[in-house]
Amino acid sequence: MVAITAPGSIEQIPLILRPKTNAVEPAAIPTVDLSAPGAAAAVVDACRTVGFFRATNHGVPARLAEKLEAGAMAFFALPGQDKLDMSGAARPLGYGSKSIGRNGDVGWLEYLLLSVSSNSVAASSLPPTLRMALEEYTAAVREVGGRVLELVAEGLGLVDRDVLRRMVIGSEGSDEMLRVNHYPPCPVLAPGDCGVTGFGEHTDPQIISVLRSNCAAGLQIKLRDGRWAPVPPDPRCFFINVGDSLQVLTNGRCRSVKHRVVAPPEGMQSRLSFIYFCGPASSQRIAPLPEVMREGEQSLYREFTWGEYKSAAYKTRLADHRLGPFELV
Ligand code: GA4
Repeated sequence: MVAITAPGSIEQIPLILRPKTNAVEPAAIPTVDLSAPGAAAAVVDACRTVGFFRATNHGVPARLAEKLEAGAMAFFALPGQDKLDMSGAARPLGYGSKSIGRNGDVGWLEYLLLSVSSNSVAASSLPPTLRMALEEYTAAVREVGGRVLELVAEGLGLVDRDVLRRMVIGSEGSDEMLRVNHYPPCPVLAPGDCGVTGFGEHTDPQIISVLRSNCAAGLQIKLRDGRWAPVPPDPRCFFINVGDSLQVLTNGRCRSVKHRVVAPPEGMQSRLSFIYFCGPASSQRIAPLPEVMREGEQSLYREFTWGEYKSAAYKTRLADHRLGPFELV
């Protein structure tokens, strides 16, 4: 840990030095063409082997994300107090700066965390251009999430192709969220140093997450062999990651992926990312889908509801293994 003073700020916060990455082949990150005939098999293959993939041919026009990027950058350029006044302090929804969750995690970022299922965006006092851009983007990214969930069901060979999609999209009380993360360039500490952790390593608790970023690098995923792989940014694509809930629903066939973000070093462009989290309704039972189970196969997890898992998640630190307490054997 190291203390850094942000430029123009009197605030001192402890930050974690940028972690090391091992160089890996870019091919380690699978690409799936969502409109290709073999998409379902490719999606499930990626969810089993890496827990992460790049989605192309998703049908979302670039201008929606570009509008949101412009609106978000204008918002983040406002004075801190204005941002807080407009969206409230993240608890967990709202505007947050450097502090993540409730248990002392910190990172070199500021963010907006919004519920997008309960119309909180429409009702918020965010600037109208940003609000509209958020609504348009969410409607489009939700379709991508829904399509991926259908492909997962199809690729797993489920007869009910809509079973996963139904848990989230259009489901009464679903817990869909959008996170807008802004990672400003971080001052270097000494020659050779290249910044600090923007968002520490973690898995997402939801079913899947759908991420889009600008051209600034920083996202890394943990491969099954333990190496960290940088994800080359590509604003034309979405990046999908498997969350803990999909791991349980598939009894470990799909595996949630650890990921983290390194803040851009001084002199580089800010990183901006939008992440749509496919969370189901609080009462949704999270347990292996009967249809995925082979005869005699035992569940690897004690059954829980999304509400229970979410409250348990908020008692953990980012890097914790959140499924641990729910594992059988
Ligand atoms: C990780 C995935 C999502 O960003 C998030 C995060 C949440 C938060 O930032 O409020 C958590 C984190 C995330 C997992 C453990 C807890 C909760 C911060 C934290 C330390 C919004 C989510 O759903 O879980």
